[in-house]
Amino acid sequence: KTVCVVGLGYIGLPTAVMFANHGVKVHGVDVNPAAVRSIQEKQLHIEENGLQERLNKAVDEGFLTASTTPVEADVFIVAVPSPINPDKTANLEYVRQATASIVPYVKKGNLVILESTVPPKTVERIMIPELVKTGLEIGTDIYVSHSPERVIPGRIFEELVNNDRIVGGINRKSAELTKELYETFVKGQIHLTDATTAELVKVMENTYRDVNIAFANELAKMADLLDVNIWEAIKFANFHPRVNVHFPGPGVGGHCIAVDPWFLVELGGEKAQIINMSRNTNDSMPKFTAQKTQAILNRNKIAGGKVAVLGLAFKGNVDDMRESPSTEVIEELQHLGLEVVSYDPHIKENKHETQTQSLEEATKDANIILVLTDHNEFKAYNPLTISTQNKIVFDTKNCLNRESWQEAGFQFHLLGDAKN
Ligand code: SAJ
Repeated sequence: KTVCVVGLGYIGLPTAVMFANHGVKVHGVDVNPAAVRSIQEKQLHIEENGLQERLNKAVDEGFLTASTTPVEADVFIVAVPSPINPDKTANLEYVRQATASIVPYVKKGNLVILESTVPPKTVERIMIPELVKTGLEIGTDIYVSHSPERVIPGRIFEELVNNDRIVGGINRKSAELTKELYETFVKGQIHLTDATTAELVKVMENTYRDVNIAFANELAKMADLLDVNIWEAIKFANFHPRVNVHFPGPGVGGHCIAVDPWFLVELGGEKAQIINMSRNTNDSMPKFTAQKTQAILNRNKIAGGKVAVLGLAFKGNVDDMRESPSTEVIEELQHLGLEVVSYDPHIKENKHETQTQSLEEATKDANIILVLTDHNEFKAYNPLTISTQNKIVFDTKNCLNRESWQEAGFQFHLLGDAKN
């Protein structure tokens, strides 16, 4: 079998490499010449553990080639972005264009798979109308399915192999052919269903997380009223065998969890109330965090003030800043008239105008340290070695050891804890 992968990003490239490493002839396609070069010259344009070695092997053995236009193949895999527009509606233009681009190359007997996370019905409403233009009979001449990825950045290769997969076909045969293909490297179970259900399942999984995090954030906002430490309360609640409350924080980032629920809001309208409110609750956290920071400074009679933000990545131990709540928290802080200096050991280049390349530089004349990301480096800091203008720290991820910071003379504040 030969496979043509359209879209060589965070999902498409690892998937292409994986098939190529398992003896499948793969051709990668991307409209971005830099992504194509990353295969031709084995120069990565994205970072992922284990990707470079696997890419080298695939290219050296001649199983992986690339260009900016598609080629004929037995299977086409579409893995392009499906972002949201500023008005929170789904932007399916990339899916449409990618599908249109393969139309001249699709032949009788081919299988077309959509991997991108999309609103339910995208295969039916966006892909099929394009594929009809091949003149082939959909479902008998060509097969179509949705096989969403479910991997977490940083552990993509492990999860590509071991996670269960949900495969939804426009008919049974489409689903079965897709299962057969992924069995090339997937060791997890492959569950078969219809395309729309598979689309919903993927979006549902991320929405579940978003709603659960919103619940935690709502409780965190109520901590002062309730006079509790919400982290402690969540820890105890989670000892219940059927309870799994997620954790509060300065916001929800990344390109999945903060995006996918909007697909359901768009489709559900008035009916998608909990999902809509949860999204808004999570989106309100950067402002809440900034206001809390200012309130702490006010209580300490510090007017204006300088904030040392620790953490720009959207979550702990990744180098990814996309949709990071930190960016918004910083904007809100600046809006309140505060000066901001930031530091993130995982973001190597200067990707933010407030960024410094050392902890010392960020903290030296700061009035408060604001922790926004739970990087292991931050957890390992010895607060005795950190010098600031005022010894005040605000931990929004419950990742610092309160006792050791207090022993080092810091006034310690925790998001969602009334006992600050
Ligand atoms: N977060 C909280 N509280 C929590 C958990 C997370 O505030 O209790 C925040 C994080 O700090 C981060 C954001 O949520 O800003 C998202 O982080 P994440 O680790 O939950 O998710 P992602 O975006 O890295 O990956 C998710 C995964 N989905 C699920 O776990 C259901 C992954 O499996 C998907 O493949 C990926 O989305 C995707 O591509 O859809």
